[in-house]
Amino acid sequence: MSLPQSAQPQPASLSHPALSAADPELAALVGAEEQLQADTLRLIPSENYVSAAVLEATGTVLQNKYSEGYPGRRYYEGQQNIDLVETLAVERAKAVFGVEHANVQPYSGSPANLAAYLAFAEPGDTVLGMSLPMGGHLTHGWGVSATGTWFRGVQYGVRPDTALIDFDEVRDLARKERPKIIFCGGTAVPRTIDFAAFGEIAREVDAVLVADIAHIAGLVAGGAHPSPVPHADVISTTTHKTLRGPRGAMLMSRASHAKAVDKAVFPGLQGGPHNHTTAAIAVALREAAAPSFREYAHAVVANAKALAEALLARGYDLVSGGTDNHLVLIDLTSKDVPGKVAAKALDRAGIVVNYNTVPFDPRKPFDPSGIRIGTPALTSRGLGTDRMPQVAEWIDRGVQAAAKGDEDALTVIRTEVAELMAAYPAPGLAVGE
Ligand code: DSN
Repeated sequence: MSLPQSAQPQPASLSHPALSAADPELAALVGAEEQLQADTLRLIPSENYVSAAVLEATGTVLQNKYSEGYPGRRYYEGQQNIDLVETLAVERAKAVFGVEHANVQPYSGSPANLAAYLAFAEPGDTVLGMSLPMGGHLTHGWGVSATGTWFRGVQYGVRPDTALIDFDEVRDLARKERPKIIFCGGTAVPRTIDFAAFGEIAREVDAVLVADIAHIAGLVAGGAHPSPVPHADVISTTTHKTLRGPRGAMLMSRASHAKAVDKAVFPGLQGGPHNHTTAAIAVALREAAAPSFREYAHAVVANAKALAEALLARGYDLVSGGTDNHLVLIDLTSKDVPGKVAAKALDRAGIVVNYNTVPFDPRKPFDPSGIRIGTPALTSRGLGTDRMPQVAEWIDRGVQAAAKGDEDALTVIRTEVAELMAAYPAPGLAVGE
């Protein structure tokens, strides 16, 4: 197989000597990805850079071990160390989030959410979640997901005038449909989630409230977003977004739901846990407990607000008019550039974003009106609010170049981006150290 162009000029990573010797082709691809992550401005709000320690933990011999079951109750022997690793992760999760119970075994966010269905609903039961094009997630009962075909998904959205969650609609739907589960949280929600309001509605209709905090887990851990703990029965989160851990997930709950949650994850849905991931989750949670992580979480929000302000000053339409968290959703309708065209042009300019629907989008999800950006990754590299006007300028120039088909302008931006990023080495990358 010949390597893609992007992989060819990149030296194999010096940090992977065994891989480079055994499989130079694959090592070159890893090296190319390291270089790409080093050179570009990564604005996808669900992505981040993990620390070298988290990265090392994911590559340990813990991955050689099968451990179906839970600490002290396994179906395989030889768990002397694994039990301690998982217990460490569980105890750290409980401490960081202030929860009574934590399960660190879900493979990722979608299986974690599916486990919540398995624990608290029967196939065909009604579930209430935020509609995907309004900012929710596939697994909150959207039609093409198993959660919307095996269960009866009823969806709430945002108000057309404010783009904020319409709690009158949520309450009305909950009273009328009597869902077994209500999901709150999402993937394109730029504003604070009112967990108390959701909790009140869930209690009124006797539904289980699942707060999916995948996007904002790091902000919650760092005190930059209110916690769902007093209001939600179950909290679902991935560990690799603002929480800055490995690709994995956790389910947290009140003690009274612990048995149901654990049984749903294993043996209900999964086999052996990924122990190397569990170890890396433990490391990330230790990092999240440090005072510096609070600073990080608040800096993520400050950067997003500064970036939103700079984009507004350049005449961009932002869904809900701005942001309270790590995420900014830009509606490009007034710029006459479809989201996908803008996202692909920005990618060529070294600015990595994703195209995204905006609420009430007249365009199709595969070719929507918006782009979604966020500040977790650039904040991990140490960029501060003083740099956000520059980031907004690049986005603006990139969008204008996309409208005109000006490839030269994109190349100029790409060089400028790489120059700035070289001054901000990314955690965990050998490149630029
Ligand atoms: N794919 C994630 C995101 O980008 O928001 C959600 O699962």
